[in-house]
Amino acid sequence: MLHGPKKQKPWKGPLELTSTIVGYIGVALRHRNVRTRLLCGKFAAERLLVDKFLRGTKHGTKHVSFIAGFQHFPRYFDSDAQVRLLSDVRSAIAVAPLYAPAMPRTGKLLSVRMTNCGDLGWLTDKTGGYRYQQTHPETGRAWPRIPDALMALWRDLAHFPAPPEACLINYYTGTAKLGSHRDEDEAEQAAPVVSVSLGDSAQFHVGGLKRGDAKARLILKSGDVVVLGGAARMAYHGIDRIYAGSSDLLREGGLGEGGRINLTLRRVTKYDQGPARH
Ligand code: MD3
Ligand code: FE
Repeated sequence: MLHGPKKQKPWKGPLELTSTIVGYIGVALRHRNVRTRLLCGKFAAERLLVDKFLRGTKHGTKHVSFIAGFQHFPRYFDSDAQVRLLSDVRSAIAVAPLYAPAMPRTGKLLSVRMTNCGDLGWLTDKTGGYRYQQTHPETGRAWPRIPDALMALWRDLAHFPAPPEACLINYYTGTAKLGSHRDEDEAEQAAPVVSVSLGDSAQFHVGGLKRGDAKARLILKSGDVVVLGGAARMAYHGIDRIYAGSSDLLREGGLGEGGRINLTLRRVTKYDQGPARH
């Protein structure tokens, strides 16, 4: 259901998007004198329209909230920053090669390839299941450091008093996707997950706390950052599809297959803030 642009109205400041019900993102847009109400998440055309409004927006002026605690910062990283970050990621992959993670018990391979940087890395294999560990499953070496630009990102957006311990690197090519799941292997659930997208665009979904809850969808583009805190921290989410060839960043950045990289910063162990003061 679309209620198109109404009469000219005075500029009321930057775009504001407000959260509503999971699955039907009630979006109140104030943009260039046009106030538009959109319902999105149900119809492709509406999603595209929302996406059109979000494209080219500047960090700091506009953000989206889905369920409480979900924030989207379109193009937080500009083109130069994306190239620098990709170079950091390539250096990390050179030390800690991408590997093919497998489902616990069945051993079925995920279509996404993974590696990590940070003190701890998330992994999954047939025998050990989902877990964090200090070393790469194939090389046995410690993970490389989290790049400074990502530590700075965490300080800027996480609003959490301790640094991230893990940065999971997901690499999607071709038809790779990530089924709906919750991130629940971290003892510290008060800290948000901070995610960066690089390369090809992806259709992302986020639902509610139960698997069957309705899902809202958004296109994530290169340079976008998503912060998942509060209620959103435990929401089901996943990647439905990659738009292969929608970005040249990875091909030009030396990952010949192109595709999409996602970086997720997480706090894993509980941060003890010490005894309460009186
Ligand atoms: C919403 N990665 O690694 S990042 C993952 O694009 C993962 O590779 C996806 O889900 C990717 O676990 C999505 C955005 C994201 C990360 C964590 C979330 C969204 C989230 C946690 C709760 C809700
Ligand atoms: Fe996840």
